[in-house]
Amino acid sequence: MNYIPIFLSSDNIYAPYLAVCMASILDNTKAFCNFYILDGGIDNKNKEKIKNLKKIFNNFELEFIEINVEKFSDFPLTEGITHSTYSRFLIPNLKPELKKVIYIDCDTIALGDIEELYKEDLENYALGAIFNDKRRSFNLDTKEPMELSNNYKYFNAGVLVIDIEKWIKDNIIEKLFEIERKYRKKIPHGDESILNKYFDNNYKTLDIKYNYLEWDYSFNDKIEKIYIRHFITKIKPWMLNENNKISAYHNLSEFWHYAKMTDFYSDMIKNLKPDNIQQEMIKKIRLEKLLHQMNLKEISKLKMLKENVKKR
Ligand SMILES: [Mn+2]
Repeated sequence: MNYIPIFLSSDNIYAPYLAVCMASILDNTKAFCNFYILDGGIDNKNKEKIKNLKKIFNNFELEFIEINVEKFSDFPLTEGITHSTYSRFLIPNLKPELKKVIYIDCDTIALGDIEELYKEDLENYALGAIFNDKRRSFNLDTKEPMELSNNYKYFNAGVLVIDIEKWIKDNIIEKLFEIERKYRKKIPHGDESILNKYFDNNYKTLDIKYNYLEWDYSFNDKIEKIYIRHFITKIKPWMLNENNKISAYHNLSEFWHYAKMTDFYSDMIKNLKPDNIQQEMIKKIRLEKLLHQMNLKEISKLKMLKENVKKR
């Protein structure tokens, strides 16, 4: 039996989606998962509901690790980033005895075997993360303020493979804190910007199938299988009815399939907003997607211009 250590991070509000994410991981692997939950205030009732996944799955153990977020009280907050977002920085100190671990955001679902990701060879790098050249627009606001190198490869921080031994040996936690202090006023995307600064083109790049973002569906990549789907848009699948026909959003039932396996399902249904509000949300996603695509076109135009200048 193979054991896979997986860190997740959640506050009380995200507890239902944490459970959905866990169910999806467990349903797609034969390995035994050791979940470590970076606990930003999950109440006992919700902890019980999470533990009740044991009624369906017998291939996991879980431990809640309380995180004192005061360490991060000076760290910058932007939209969607709370102080507990930074708790992933502490993982190597929390479980130094583990050699290699996975960190995964709660706004994801696994559609493939997590063991494949865990088995990826980091080739002596301290970090494995997912790089997609097509996502360049995500980082345009990061390169300058964070003084990234010209060879930088921006990664999304939602799925990480961490070599604990190397993080400790290289004193990486302290260095992340140093970066935060140095760039405090200029950090555009919280933890992700700080990680991208430290690991600037110095990490093992992993395939996009391990962190497939909502935008990626519009590129029509020839991808044989998605292993982890990441709901990065502001509007999340749990805000929308399973039966909503939304061209701007890829198959919602992939999320609801796993939601039904959890004790949170009936509450999630109860918490859905009325249909007219959902329609407004769908408009927002369409707009977000459109803006993203326009952004990408602008970037390719800029690239072409630059190349033309060089030729002259
Ligand atoms: Mn996320």
